[in-house]
Parts: sequence; C-alpha cells; structure tokens
Amino acid sequence: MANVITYGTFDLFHIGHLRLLQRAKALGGENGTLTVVVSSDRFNWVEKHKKCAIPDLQRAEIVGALKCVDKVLFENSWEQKRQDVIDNKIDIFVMGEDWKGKFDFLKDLCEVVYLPRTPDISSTELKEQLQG
Ligand code: C2G
Repeated sequence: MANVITYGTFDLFHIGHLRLLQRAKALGGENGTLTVVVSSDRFNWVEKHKKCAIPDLQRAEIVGALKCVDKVLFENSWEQKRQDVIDNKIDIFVMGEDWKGKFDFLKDLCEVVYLPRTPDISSTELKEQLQG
C-alpha cells in the first residue's frame, strides 16, 4: 500500500491522461491512494504559457470523478511539490517521461517514477486538429 502523487494540466482530458493516472494508481498497490495535483489556470498561463480550453475547476472536477483518483489538489507554483509530498505522506511521485529527471530532487523524500507517455495524443495536438 503506497500513497502516489502526480501533477498535470489535464486539459481536453484524453486517453493519455487516463492511462497515466491508472498506471500511477496501480503503482500504489492494494489499498494505495492517488492524489492528482491539477495546474490552475493562472499557473498554466504565467508559468507554462499554456492557455487552457477547459477552466481549472472543471478540469479538477473531471479528474476527481475518476475511479482511480482519491484526492485532487491545485498546482499554483513549481515550488509546492516538496510540501505536497510531505503533507500528503507520499511514497511515490509519478510523471510522464517527458519530465524525466526534472523532479529527481524529490528522491530524498519519496520514490520518483517516470512512466512512458501514450503515443500519438496530446492536448496540444487536439487543439491544433480542432482549429483545422
Ligand atoms: N501524458 C501521457 N501521455 C500523453 C500525454 C500526457 O502520459 N499522450 C502524461 C504527461 O506525461 C503528464 C500527464 O499525462 O505526466 C499530464 O500531462 P499534461 O496535462 O500535459 O501535464 P503537463 O502540462 O505536462 O503538467 O508540474 C508538472 C506539470 O504540472 C505537468
């Protein structure tokens, strides 16, 4: 049993997001928990220069409704991860491999796992397709 955490925007929620969350939860094993930290609109715009199609409250509600998700928090800064891991007694920090190495600074607090991304889908590509 392990407490798992992961972070993301989860805009235009798609199968790549779902598979990441399901695999993250599975890492927690029997009776494990998954906390998902959803990037706020402000954080996305100011820090990632990404304008979301879906507002943060709705993105959080969608993620929170998933069977594999136990808790949803908001991501408002790059610096909050250490405190989130401590406050939520996290054993495993999970991100897609596009972030490989970026969060190794958490390895003194918890296990850090980078999972393969689901190929051929991203929120950015979906937006480009929708714009025609
Ligand atoms: N992901 C995936 N496969 C895809 C697309 C995304 O596995 N085809 C994963 C990403 O690697 C990430 C998670 O799904 O772990 C959420 O992806 P985004 O919503 O794009 O999140 P991002 O903008 O990368 O924000 O502080 C960390 C950031 O908040 C991560």
